[in-house]
Order: sequence, then structure tokens, then C-alpha cells
Amino acid sequence: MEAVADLAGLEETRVRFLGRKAALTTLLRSIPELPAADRPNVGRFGNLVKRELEAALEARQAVLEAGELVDALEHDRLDVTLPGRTLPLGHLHLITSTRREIEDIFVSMGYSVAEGPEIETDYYNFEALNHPADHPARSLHDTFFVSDDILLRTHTSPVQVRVMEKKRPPVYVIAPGKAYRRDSDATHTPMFHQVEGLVVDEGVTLADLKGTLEVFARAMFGSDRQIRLRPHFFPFTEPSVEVDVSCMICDGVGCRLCKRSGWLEILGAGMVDPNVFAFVGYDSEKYTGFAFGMGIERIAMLKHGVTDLRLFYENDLRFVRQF
Ligand code: 2U9
Repeated sequence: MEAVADLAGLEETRVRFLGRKAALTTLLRSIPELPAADRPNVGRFGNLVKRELEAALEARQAVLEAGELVDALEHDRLDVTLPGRTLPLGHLHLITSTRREIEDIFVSMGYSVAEGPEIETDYYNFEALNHPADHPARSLHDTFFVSDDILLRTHTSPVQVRVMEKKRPPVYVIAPGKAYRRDSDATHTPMFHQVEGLVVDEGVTLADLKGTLEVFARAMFGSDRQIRLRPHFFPFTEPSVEVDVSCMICDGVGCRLCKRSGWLEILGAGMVDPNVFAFVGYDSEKYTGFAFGMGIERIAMLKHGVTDLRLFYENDLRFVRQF
């Protein structure tokens, strides 16, 4: 019994000495067949041996069980003070964090944020924004049409038209969101993101537009930045401008990023065309306004030195994890 090392060995020992086929069991079972004179002695002695074996097994079992408990406590010891395994945490996509950064800058200037449908009518996307019927932007070539009259918005401008329909001036609003154009190459994706802005109030001038965009450019690209306005054309604004920011790599001296010019184009803007006000019933004798629009992808690329637009949509973790 002393030589039995574990509980499994003990069970083997029990079967060997007390099991159905054990010598002792056979002997005890054969008692009725023995001569009557022998039965009492064989019975008494056999049962004595059986009880002693059972007692020895039981004693050994207690010792082995105690040993196995100690072993288990030793091996399975759990250190509850160990730090847990951290799960990999995701984070916002660069387009989302850039959108929020732009939103925060304009919200801090008192603007509200408006949203609207991505599937729009021709009226809100083009007509009310002073695009004449034969304007090239309306063509099948540039626009995803759902039907003759329904399309995927090509800019977030219809959101501001809807805001003006619901609310009298003063209006200080930005419209972030997705826009869709039938374009696909190194610098264009069929879906992209914009933030547009609209201000309508009494006495709003181009100087207000320039000051607002300067505050934006400095908050986004650094407090040393300058901006400049170049004349341009948009159907919904008159006059219209394109806006450049002084290059944040070379500080306006000229480098590879700004193609030696010292300037980077960041957005388009202008004074809202009175025709647009007429569509929503605003009195253009009383109110003036400015509007601007920017591509979030372009802002994020300039700010973070991303050189290929398509990286935003490939979900390659080596890219995504950098931001
Ligand atoms: C209303 C009136 C006027 C929005 C404007 C731009 C100039 C502009 C482009 C920037 C890069 C589009 O993403 S982009 O390709 N946008 O240059 N957007 S003014 O003007 C409006 C909007 C709404 C009612």
C-alpha cells in the first residue's frame, strides 16, 4: 500500500485485492460450498482480512487525496494581481477625425452642423444652386443618376438649401458629409467627403469670408499660416474664389509639396449668388452671404503628408494604424 503512488494506482490495487475476481472475493463466495465445520473460521478470517484491506485502502486514499490537493494548489496558483491581457483597440479613421477637427473649428466660431440625404433630387442638387439646364456638371458623365430626377448628391450644398428653406437668416451652418461623382483615378474617388459652409446675415462681406477662412486655416494648419484668394468661377457664388494656404512644409519659400509656389490650394468659396437666395425666398436686397467648400480627403492629405488618395479606402492596417 505504501508503494501506491496515486489515486489511479490505488483503484487498481482495490480491484486486485477486493474486486469481483480477487482471490479473497472468490474465497468468501465459496463459503456455502465448504464443509459446514470450516465455514465459521473461513468466514471470520476472510472478513477480517477484507476489513483490514478496506481500512488500509481508505487510509492510503486519505493520504493521496491530501497530496493531490496540495499539488493542485501549487500548480494552479492564480496571481490575481497580474495585469490583464489588453484587447486591441480600434480608433477613428483619419477622414472621420479630420471631419471632426474641421467641425470643432467652425462650431467654436458659432456655426451649427447640418446633415441631409445623400440621395437627392435634381432640384436641390442643381436647380436651386443656379446650375443652368445645360451645365456640364449635370451630365451623365459627372453625376450618378438614380432616375431622371433622382441622383446621388454631387456635393453637400443641397443640405444648405434645405436649411434655408426651413429657417430665416441669420444662418451660420456647416454641412459635412459624403458626395458622389463619376470620377476614379489617382486623385478622384467616386465617393468622397466634403465640408461646406454657409453664412447669411445682414451686411456680410467678402472680408468676413476671408477673415473666417484665415481663422480656419490657422487653426487647421498652424498659427503662422497666411491665406490668399484667387478669382474663380462657381455657379452658386459670385464673385467666386479659390483659397490657398501658405505651405506648411517650407513656410511659403517653395518646396516639392507646393511645387515651388509656396502655396497650397485648400478650398473654394465665394459670395452667395442672389439667384440662389431667390430660390429659397430670401430677400437679397436685405441679406448677403458667403459659402465655402472643401474636400476632407484633400485637407487630411495636406495635413498628414498622405500622397495617394486611394490609401483612405484600402483599409491597409499599416496605413490606418498610423493615425
Ligand atoms: C449654397 C450656396 C453656395 C459651396 C461652395 C465651393 C465653393 C467649392 C469644392 C471644394 C473641393 C468642392 O470638394 S470639392 O471638390 N467646393 O469650391 N463650394 S462655394 O457653395 C454653396 C453651397 C450652398 C446654398
